[in-house]
Amino acid sequence: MVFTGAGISAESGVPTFRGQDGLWNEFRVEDLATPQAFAAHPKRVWEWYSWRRELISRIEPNPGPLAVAKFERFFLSFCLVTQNVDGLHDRAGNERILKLHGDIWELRCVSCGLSRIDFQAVLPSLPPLCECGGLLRPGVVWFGEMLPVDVFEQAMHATESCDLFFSVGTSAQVFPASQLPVIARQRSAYVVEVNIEPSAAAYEAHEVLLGKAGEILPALAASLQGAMAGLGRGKVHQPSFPRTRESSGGT
Ligand code: BJW
Ligand code: ZN
Repeated sequence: MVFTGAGISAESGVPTFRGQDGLWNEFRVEDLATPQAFAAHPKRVWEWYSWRRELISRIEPNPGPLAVAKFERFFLSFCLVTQNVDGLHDRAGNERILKLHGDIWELRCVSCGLSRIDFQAVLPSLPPLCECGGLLRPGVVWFGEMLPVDVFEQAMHATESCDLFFSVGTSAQVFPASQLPVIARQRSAYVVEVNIEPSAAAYEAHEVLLGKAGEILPALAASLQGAMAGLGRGKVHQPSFPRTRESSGGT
């Protein structure tokens, strides 16, 4: 199982949320990422999302998401859970993605509930309106909102039943997604964190691989490919990683 956050998109040029160059350093959460902000200032919120949609439309998946797409092809049983809304995992080639915080390309009507995917980077007018006349909102999960129940349930099930759990490029500060590495560890998965610095959940990991996702994940994919070539098999049924319970103390 691979669980990702904004850090896996950072090397493509998508800003993260926290940290020195994070979005929340420049913008206030309360003004842009709550249902209250949208109700009060839909045009302002949409201008911010429109700026981000345009930025994302101009960039390409980096070697991190491309390696995760390879993992999906390597393993018969694989699950990708992401907090990211940017769609880079789709573009990298993953077919089954559990999106905990929605999708920036989705437009959802606050009146009739209809939703659709719209990849236009620049929408004709802001805020966009539904055919029913209602306001369309970005199909993302704002603070104080519930995560999509079915998606979260599937993510929980995968977390509880996986053998190997990678937590990649997330600060693990946002509830309830932040609980997944904790639950994976409690349920005896081997937990590996990949991050440029230890996250809030690093203490849960058996191993912390410090470095860029775009460098570490392709190296892992290459060793897996090598191991599979040696075994003469097309797909790996069981992870070939050590299942030690001891922490390696990081690298
Ligand atoms: C690299 C790298 C490289 C960089 N390689 N690594 C008080 C206490 C506890 C909880 C709460 C509380 N008050 C409220 C809450 C609940 C709240 C919450 O958790 N708040 C905390 C922040 C305090 N959560 C919610 O409200 C959630 N809903 C909920 O709980 O429902 C129940 C409920 C209902 C009603 C009332 C109360 C509860 C919803 C959370 C929604 C989060 N939404 C956002 C915005 C999405 C839309 C958008 O994009 O605009 O989701 S916020 C933002 O944070 C976004 C992300 O998905 C999410 C997580 O961020 P992520 O991915 O971890 O990014 P960063 O920037 O934090 O970290 C990047 C990491 O990458 C860093 O570690 C870097 O080091 C690393 N990195 N480059 C590898 N190259
Ligand atoms: Zn509508």
